[in-house]
Amino acid sequence: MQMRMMKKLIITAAISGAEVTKKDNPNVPYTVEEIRDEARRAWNEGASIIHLHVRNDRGEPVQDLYRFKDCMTAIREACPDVIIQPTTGGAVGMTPKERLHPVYLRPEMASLDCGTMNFGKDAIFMNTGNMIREFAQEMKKMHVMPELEVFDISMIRTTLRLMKDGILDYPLHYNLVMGVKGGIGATLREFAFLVESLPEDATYTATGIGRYEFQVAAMSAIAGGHVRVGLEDNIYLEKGILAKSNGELVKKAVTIAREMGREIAAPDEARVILGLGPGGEGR
Ligand code: KMH
Ligand code: ZN
Repeated sequence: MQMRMMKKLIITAAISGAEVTKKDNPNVPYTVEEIRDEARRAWNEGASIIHLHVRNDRGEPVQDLYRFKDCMTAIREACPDVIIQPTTGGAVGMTPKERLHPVYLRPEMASLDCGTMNFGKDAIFMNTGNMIREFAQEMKKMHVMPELEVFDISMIRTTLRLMKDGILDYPLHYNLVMGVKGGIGATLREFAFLVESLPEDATYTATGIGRYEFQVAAMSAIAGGHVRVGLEDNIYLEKGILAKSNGELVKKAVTIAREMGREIAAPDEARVILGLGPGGEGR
C-alpha cells in the first residue's frame, strides 16, 4: 500500500448521531444548546468539520429543516470558521425527501451515503441507486460538496459509476466507515483494500465504529488520510470509561495524529486540502 503525501490531518467530529442516546452516554447532545456546546468542545480541541445529526429535545432523531437551521446558526456563532457537514443519512426509516432537507440550507458539505445495507437486526439503511443519484444531483445544484460515506467496497464502485456518468465531480472526498455490523470490518487489511480502491487524488477520512475508533484513526494518520471521531461512532474514551464530551475524543485523536507525525489542519486549511476553497456558501 502506498502512503499518501503527509498533508495536515483533518479531524471531523460526529457529535450526536441518530442511534446513541443519553442512556448510553449522558453526554450525547439533544437540544440546540447541547449540540452547540458539544460542537464548540470538539472545535476547541482541533476538529475542523462537524458532522451533524439533529434531535428533538426528547432525543429522537429528526430531519427537520428548521431544527437544522437553528443548530447550524448556533454552531456558527460558537465556532465561526468550522465546516458544518449535516447528514443526509439521518436515521433508518426516514424518507428520502426529509433526508434531503439540510441540503437546502446550502451547507459547505453534506454526507452522501453510497449504498443500501443492513443496519442492526431488522433495520435496513436504504440508499437505492436512484436515491444516491438524486441526492448527488441536488447537492450539485446547491453547491454542496458531498462527503461520500462508504461502508463497504461495493459503495466505492458505485461512486466510480457516478463519476463516469458525470453525476459526481472532482474534488472527491470519502468517509470510509469501518466496523458497522453489516458493513466492512476494521482490520488493516480491509483498510488497505478500501484506500487502494479509491480514485486517484481523492481525499479520505476514516471512521472506526465502537472499539475500533482509535485503531482506525491511527491507521489513517499513518497512511496519510484524515480522521473522524465522536459520540455518534463511539461513546468510550477507553475501555469501560465513557467519554465526558466529544472534545475528549477529539483530543485523543489529536494526540494519536501528532504521535504519528501529522499536524492538525485548522478549518481554513481543511478547506484548501478538500478543495472547498477558503470560504464556503454557508458561511
Ligand atoms: N444514522 C445512520 C442510519 C450519515 O450520517 O450520512 C446513517 C448515518 C450516515 O449516520
Ligand atoms: Zn452520521
